[in-house]
Amino acid sequence: TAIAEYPLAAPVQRFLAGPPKKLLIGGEWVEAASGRTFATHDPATGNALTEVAYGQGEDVDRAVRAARRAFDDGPWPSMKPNERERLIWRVGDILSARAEEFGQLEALDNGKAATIASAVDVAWAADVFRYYAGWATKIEGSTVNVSMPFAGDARFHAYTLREPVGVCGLIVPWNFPILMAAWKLAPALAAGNTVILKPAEQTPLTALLLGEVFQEAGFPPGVVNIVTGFGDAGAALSAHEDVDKIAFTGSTEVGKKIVDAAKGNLKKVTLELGGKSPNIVFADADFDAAVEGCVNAWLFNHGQCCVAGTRLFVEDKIFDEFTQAVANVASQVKIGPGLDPATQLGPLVSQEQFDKVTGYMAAGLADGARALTGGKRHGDTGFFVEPTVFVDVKPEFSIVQEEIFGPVVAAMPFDAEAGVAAAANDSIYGLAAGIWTRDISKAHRTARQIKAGSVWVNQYNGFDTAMPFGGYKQSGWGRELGAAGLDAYTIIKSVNIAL
Ligand code: TXE
Repeated sequence: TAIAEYPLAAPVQRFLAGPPKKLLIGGEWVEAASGRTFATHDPATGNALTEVAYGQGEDVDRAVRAARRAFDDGPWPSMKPNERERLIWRVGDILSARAEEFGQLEALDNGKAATIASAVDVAWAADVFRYYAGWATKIEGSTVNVSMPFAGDARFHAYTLREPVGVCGLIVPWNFPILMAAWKLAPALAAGNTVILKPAEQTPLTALLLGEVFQEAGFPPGVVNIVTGFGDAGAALSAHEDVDKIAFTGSTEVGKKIVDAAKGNLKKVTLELGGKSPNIVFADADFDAAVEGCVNAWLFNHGQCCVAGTRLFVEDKIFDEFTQAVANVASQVKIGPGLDPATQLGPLVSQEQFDKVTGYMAAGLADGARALTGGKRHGDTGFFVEPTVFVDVKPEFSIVQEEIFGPVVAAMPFDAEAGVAAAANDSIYGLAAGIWTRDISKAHRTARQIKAGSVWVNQYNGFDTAMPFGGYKQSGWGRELGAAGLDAYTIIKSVNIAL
């Protein structure tokens, strides 16, 4: 197995060897009310890694009550901002110090390369905690000059307060388990909210290890609660009358269910959902840089990225040469288990995801698309698939319209700047887009025409903790990261005092 072949850090061995993992509720590690557990698997081998508590409605309810107490009566929202800052900063520091261990655990549970998990996922999560730690002391309202005509000569002192929303349910997916948790936990906590984190059932382990970090950092009980489980636990959290906000990252289908479930108490909802992002290469682009960037755009994290640049629009003059170059680079990528330091492309996360991606590969071929490289599974064990570049595709093909969430790209030629934005916008999604050109005016013109929350020019995955991120259209509601990401965890109160 991967575990036998590659050396694991001692804390990871200890973590995996221990008894079934428990839920973190009100500062205590507790079993699920039902006593049930479920196994989490290594997608490189299909072997079980360890057992985890099977949290359900009753456990969600316990966690919400603990978070409510910590919010209403506990010290968290009333704590001095600089003390909250210090605690959240400490989480970032502990994560940085334990990046290798967290990276290995993430690699085992998700399948991604351990080196990338440590250097990208965990390092960035630590950065997110430190970034929002800094915001805890910078949350401000404003004073407002009020002058309604019916108030006559009366004078007022009016101001706004930015307050925490309350108890927040944070539901995260399996593609970037610890990072998506950090994107939500850090701003929620900086603003003074208390939280219940519901990790994805495929990848609960790093969230549980992070629970230990919150305890080590000195967080008061009930501020951070963690309930591992399946969709029913997420549904219970979304419908709970005493939860004030849900922040969700995942499929558009489940995002819509959350909106329905949230109607009962009209809790606030932010959603970061699917994508089918266009990547537009003009003939005047730096060819080699664009090839490398475009491969990274759809191969990073094995294509299991909401922003994956999976619709590749290439100007017709360079289409054949460019797509062939992309296929050549992709076909040489080293495929293997995440713990192998040489691995560039690991397995997909689960049997379900493997079936979905190979199903789309077959559908593309059946529709008449041609694979310049790839098109099927890799090897015969684990959830590995070949990087796949499709040409001869039509806009209506499912491989062009639907989110595949695997290393599959559909390439299409275009003949002029004039029509390419419309083709790129022909999607129910609008999360991200790439533009490759040496013409700065063309880059700005095209960036304005694209309906997507993030546009990256002459790079892809151009994220930054300070840059707001989120979707147009069915890619979501609201923004994460940056100051906008903090605002999503605060609520404004207007106070008006007659003098
Ligand atoms: O996601 P789900 P799945 C897309 C991608 C992928 C597809 C399915 O295309 O192939 O979604 O993946 C919890 N109420 N993305 O099924 O189901 C669930 O337990 C509340 C894009 O894994 O959306 C998990 O914690 N919560 C995406 C989380 O929702 C519910 C990342 C996400 O699971 C729930 C992942 C319910 N009714 C998948 N049902 C992105 N935007 O990055 C499930 N959950």
